[in-house]
This record gives sequence, C-alpha cells and structure tokens, in this order.
Amino acid sequence: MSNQELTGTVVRGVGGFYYVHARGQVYECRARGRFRLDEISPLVGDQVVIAPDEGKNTGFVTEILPRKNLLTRPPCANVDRFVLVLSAHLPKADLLLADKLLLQAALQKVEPMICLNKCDLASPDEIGALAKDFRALGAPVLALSAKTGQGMSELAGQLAGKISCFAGQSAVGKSSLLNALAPQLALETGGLSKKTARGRHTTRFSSLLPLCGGYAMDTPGFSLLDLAPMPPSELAQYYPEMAPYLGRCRFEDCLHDAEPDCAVKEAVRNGAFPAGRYERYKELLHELKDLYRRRFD
Ligand SMILES: Nc1nc2c(ncn2[C@@H]2O[C@H](COP(=O)(O)OP(=O)(O)O)[C@@H](O)[C@H]2O)c(=O)[nH]1
Ligand SMILES: [Mg+2]
Ligand SMILES: [Zn+2]
Repeated sequence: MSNQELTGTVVRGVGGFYYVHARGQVYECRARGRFRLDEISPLVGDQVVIAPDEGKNTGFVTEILPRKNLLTRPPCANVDRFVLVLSAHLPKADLLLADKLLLQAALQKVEPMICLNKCDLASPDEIGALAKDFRALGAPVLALSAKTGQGMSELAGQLAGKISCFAGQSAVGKSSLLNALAPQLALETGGLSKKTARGRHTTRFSSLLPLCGGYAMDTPGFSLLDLAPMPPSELAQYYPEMAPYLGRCRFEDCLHDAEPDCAVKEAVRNGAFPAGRYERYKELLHELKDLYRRRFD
C-alpha cells in the first residue's frame, strides 16, 4: 500500500459510487475498471483499499480485501449476524422465503437470529405459532414491536458490537426496528401501500449504519430468492435442528424424503422436529433436485 492509500469499509453503494468509511470520514469512490473484468464489485460491508484524490473526499477503490462471507440477497459482505425479520401480522410471513434466507446464511456460516415484529398487532397464539417453526433452530427468536418498544433491549443486546444484516420481505418493519433502536438514523419507513405491494421498496439501497457499538445493514425488501445449485444430499446439513438425527436413518444416503425408517421423519411425527420446517425442507429438496439435474443444460 502506498502512502496515500487507506483501508476502509464500504458503507453504501449507489449508481457506481461506493461510499467508504475510513479515518473518521466518508470517501465517495469509483471502482477501478478491472473489478468489472474480474466480475467482482465492492459490496456493502467490504473492507477495501482506496486511493483518495489529493485533499478531497473522493477517490478510487483499488482493492477489495478477502471476504469473511458473502451474501447475495441482500448483497453484502463480512456479516456477523443475519437478522431475519418476519411480521407477526401483515404482510403475511413468507416462510419458504424465510427458510431460503436461513439456508443462505447457513451456507455462508453467518449466525442467524429471528425477529418477529409487529407483535402489538398479533395474539400470543399467532406469535407462538410463528415462533414454533424456528425454536428448534437454536437461534434466538425475539418477539418485538418497533411501535411499542417490546423486546427492544433484548434486540440491542443481541446486536451489540456486531455487524448485522437485516433482511426480509418489504414492510415487515426492518427500518422501523432500526429507528426504534437508534432514532437519530431517521430511516424512511413506509406503509403497506399499493406501491410496496407492487414491489417498490422504501429502502432502495443497502447501507451500513452505526448501531449498538457495531453496524447494521438496512436492506431493501424482496420476495424472490433463487437457490444456489448444490447436491441435494447436502441440504440437510444446513438445517442445524436436523443434526441429532443425521446418520440414524436406515439408508446411509437418506434424503429424508420418501425413504422408509427415516429418523428425521420419525422426529417430525413425534413433534421433536417442526413440521412446517420439514415440509418446506422437502420443497427446497425437490427444487434442488430439479436444479441439480439441469445444471449442465
Ligand atoms: N403496528 C406496528 N406497525 C409497524 C411495526 N413496525 C413497523 N410498522 C409499520 O409497518 C410499515 C413498514 O415498516 P418499514 O419499517 O418501512 O418496513 P421495511 O420495509 O421492512 O423497512 C410502516 O408503516 C411501519 O410504521 C410494529 O412493530 N407495529
Ligand atoms: Mg425499509
Ligand atoms: Zn432420513
């Protein structure tokens, strides 16, 4: 690194500009052309080397340092904690999307956490039913309300000193939760308008925000997530709650689908393994089988 180069963190990327926090200020940078050739571009959360223009807060990103992990939806790097936000009320929780997001986090070895927001609008039974599927995961499941402040100190404790990525459908309250923790952020929030229903997001870009002695990424909501192709037989290992049963099925190569004497299915029958998570596991398994079969097409 030459004298004038600095190392910093990408806190935001918009229209070809990367905003890099370094030495107590933010530099507006462009990326060197060669990143495009390498088909890699800086992401929020990236540690980068920049060459600032002399005496200005502009410059170029010259190098992306090795990533600890990389999420594609939302696109970000070097995350300590994946915060999956679901609404206990509206919009209705898309649990298949939730499981795909948890799978993505597991693949990248990012610790997950589940936040059930809008608990002020749901009954304890509704909240319990939603939480049930995720209890066996071993990750924290928090019942929250950005509106009343329910659970906020617990959430703050979980985020302290970490880089967390808030993800989930539009309008579940990601920005509202961040505002409740740090009102000075003054993030834009939106109602369940026709606009959001059609997929226009209040939060257009991911950005890294200082929060609870760490950072949090507020990200746009989205409703689709493609699975990364992988051998279907590997799927089960990304379900932490399946670990106690693996290797205990009759067939060594059991996919826990239609096979007889399957320890996972037995656990589903006796209630030890949440039925909803299992049904969606099968859905993802079939999707993966299909993808895997067509991978060289
Ligand atoms: N009643 C209630 N409304 C909430 C809560 N959290 C968020 N909202 C509302 O839900 C809408 C979407 O919130 P927003 O933070 O923009 O969601 P995002 O798209 O996930 O960032 C807004 O109208 C918020 O005021 C909550 O805990 N309770
Ligand atoms: Mg938002
Ligand atoms: Zn099995």
